[in-house]
Amino acid sequence: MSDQSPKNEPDGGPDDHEDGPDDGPDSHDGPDSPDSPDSPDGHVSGFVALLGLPNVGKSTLLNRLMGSKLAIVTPKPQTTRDRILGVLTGPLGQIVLLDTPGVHKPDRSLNDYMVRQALATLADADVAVLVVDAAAAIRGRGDRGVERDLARRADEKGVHLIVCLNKVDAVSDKDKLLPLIEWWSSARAVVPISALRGDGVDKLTDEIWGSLPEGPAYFDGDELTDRSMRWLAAETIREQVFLRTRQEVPYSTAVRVERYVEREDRGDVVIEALIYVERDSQKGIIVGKGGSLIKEIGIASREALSEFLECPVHVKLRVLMMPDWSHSAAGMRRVGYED
Ligand SMILES: Nc1nc2c(ncn2[C@@H]2O[C@H](COP(=O)(O)OP(=O)(O)OP(=O)(O)O)[C@@H](O)[C@H]2O)c(=O)[nH]1
Ligand SMILES: [Mg+2]
Repeated sequence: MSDQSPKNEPDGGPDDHEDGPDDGPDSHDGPDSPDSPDSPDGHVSGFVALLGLPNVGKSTLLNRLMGSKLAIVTPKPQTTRDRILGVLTGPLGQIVLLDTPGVHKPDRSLNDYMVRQALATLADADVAVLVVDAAAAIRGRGDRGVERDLARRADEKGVHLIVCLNKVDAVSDKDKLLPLIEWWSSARAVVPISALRGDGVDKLTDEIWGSLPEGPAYFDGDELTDRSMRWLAAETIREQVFLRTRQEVPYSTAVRVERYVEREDRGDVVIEALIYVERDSQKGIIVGKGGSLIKEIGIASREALSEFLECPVHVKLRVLMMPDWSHSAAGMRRVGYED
C-alpha cells in the first residue's frame, strides 16, 4: 500500500485468470524474475502495444493478461485516455504491455491527445496486438479502414503484428470467424479470444512470448505498472463517473487526486479528489439530487479502492467547473493531461 506504483503480488489479484494445470515452461504466471537484469542467454523482453478501435476490449485484455485490474473498463467507447503500462515478469523474460486509448477520428483537444497517445505507443513497441471486436465485425460494424491503417503503421515500423479477434463469446456461430481470420492472414498470428472470459488468452500469451526478441528486463520483477496509486485512484473514480452518467457528461469529466495520504497509525488511506466538468449543468448532474449521485460515486470508488489496496479507504470528492477544458491544450493541462 503506497502512493508509489503498486507491486506485483505472487498470488495475483481477484481477477486472476485460471490457467490450466498443464502450464508449460513459458507460462507468464508467477512472480519469478529473471536471474539477472543483464539479459542472460535466452531471456526475452519487449514492449507490446494493445491497439484498436474504442470499446473492443483492450483494457479488459490488459487486466486479464495481468491478472489484476490496472485499467478501467466501461461499456462506453473512449474510456481509456492515457497509455497504461503493465509489467509481466516470468521465467522466460518480461513482457511490457501498453494499453492505449481507442483510435478514432478526433474532434477536440482531448480526442487529439488520446489518439496521439495510442499512435505514439507504436514507436516504442516490439509487438502490436491489434484487438478487433469480432462480434461487431461479423455484424458489419466497426471500422476496418482504421484497423487496416494501424496494421500498416505497425508494418512500416517493423513491429510484429498479432491480431486478436476478441469477444468470441458473443459469436454463436464460430464458422463466422473464418472470413475474419482469412482477412487478417498476413499478420504473424490471428488469435480468437474472449478477454472477458479468458478463452484463447493462453494461446495469445504464447504468441507474444514467441514474438519477443532477446533482451533484458526493463523493470524490477515485482513492478506491476509505472502508474502511481494516485493516478490509479483518479482513474477508479473516473470509471464510476463513466458508469453513472450519459451522453456528453462522461466525456466532459476529468478527475484529479489532490491529496493521497496513507495514515500509518490507522492503517488506512485518505483520498481527496476533484471531478472537473465543463458546464454548470454538468456539475448539477454529477452532484445529483440532494448530492445523491456524488455520494454514490464516492461509495463505489471507496469500495473498489479498498479492495485494490486491501485496507480501508476514505474518498472525499468535489466538483469543479473548468469551462471547455477538453477543447484546449491549456485546459487539458489544468485537469492533468499532458503529453
Ligand atoms: N462479450 C464480451 N465483452 C467484452 C469482452 N472484452 C471486453 N468486453 C466488453 O467491452 C466493453 C469495452 O471494454 P474495454 O476493455 O473498456 O474496451 P477498450 O478497447 O479498452 O475501450 P476504450 O478504452 O474505450 O478504447 C466492456 O463493456 C467490456 O466488458 C469479451 O471478450 N466479450
Ligand atoms: Mg480501454
